[in-house]
Amino acid sequence: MKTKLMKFAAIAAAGMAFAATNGAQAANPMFPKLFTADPSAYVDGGTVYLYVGIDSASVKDKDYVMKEWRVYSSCDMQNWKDLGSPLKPSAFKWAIGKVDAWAADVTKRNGKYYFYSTVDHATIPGRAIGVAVSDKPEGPFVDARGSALVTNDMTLEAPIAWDDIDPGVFVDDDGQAYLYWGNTVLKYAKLKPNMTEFDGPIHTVGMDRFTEAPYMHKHKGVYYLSYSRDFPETTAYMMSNSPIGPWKFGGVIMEKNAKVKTIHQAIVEFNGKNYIFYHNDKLPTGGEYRRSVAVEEFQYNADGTIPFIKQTKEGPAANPSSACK
Ligand code: FUB
Repeated sequence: MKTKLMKFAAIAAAGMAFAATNGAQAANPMFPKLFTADPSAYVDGGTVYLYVGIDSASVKDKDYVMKEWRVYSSCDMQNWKDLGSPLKPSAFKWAIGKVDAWAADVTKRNGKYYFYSTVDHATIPGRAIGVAVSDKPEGPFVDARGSALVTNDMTLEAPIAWDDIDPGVFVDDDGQAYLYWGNTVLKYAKLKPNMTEFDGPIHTVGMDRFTEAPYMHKHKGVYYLSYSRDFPETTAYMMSNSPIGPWKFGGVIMEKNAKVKTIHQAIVEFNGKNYIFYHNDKLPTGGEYRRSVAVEEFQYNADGTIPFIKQTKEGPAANPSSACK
């Protein structure tokens, strides 16, 4: 009996160690042993991939300390497998040594995965956007251009060095890809099929109270551009019949956090259900630079609008995907 119990305890301990090192069970925040921020999600063949930045700031730090991105996968929205670091910020050799894994976004095109993010440029002052490519969603991603796709001197509308952040990439059903990004001023441009060059000019979208984190998704033929609004941020969205507008304000869908001013969302459909990822401050000692990624399920209203979504401790119910790899 004793041996059986000991065996059971050993198996349980091994299971817990696996969960601690390799991923997490759903319930919010999703990753209780790490501070994570700026979620971006991509659904590929029945598997959902979640990309986050790791917040490594101490409780005393007064700025972001973000040394790496991390990618997780799930077959059911409940169990998350840690697939490691998709690339280091230092993969962009044209960026300066200050490594900071700010918000990224990933998509797939012609069998390859493209990872867009922002880092500080070495010679053109300000934030710049780079693109890396991989054969697998978990990486390793390598710099796809050897140079920045966007530099601060290409966008002069906002007099700040960090207006070229938070890329959100979207490939429409007709194959045309778009990149949206910005802080204080929302910008977008068409991407060439190679995903590494713009096809035409950079456009700005004049809108009030845009802060950052533009994220495009499409549902039943309607385009939804969600974003962080005001500061402290709420999550809001606009709707359109086209990926480039004109836009109609849809409303605020998530209330601001208590101890962190940012919220950064990503919205995906996975296995027939709809989800929003975001970050909050709900881990012990959490706050401005110690954030935690969470996820909620939601349902569209009958008219296609998105309802107000409450942050919960429970997170979504299990949604096992039979198409999962
Ligand atoms: O994580 C650094 C920055 O904070 C992101 O780029 C913004 O979206 C905000 O969450």
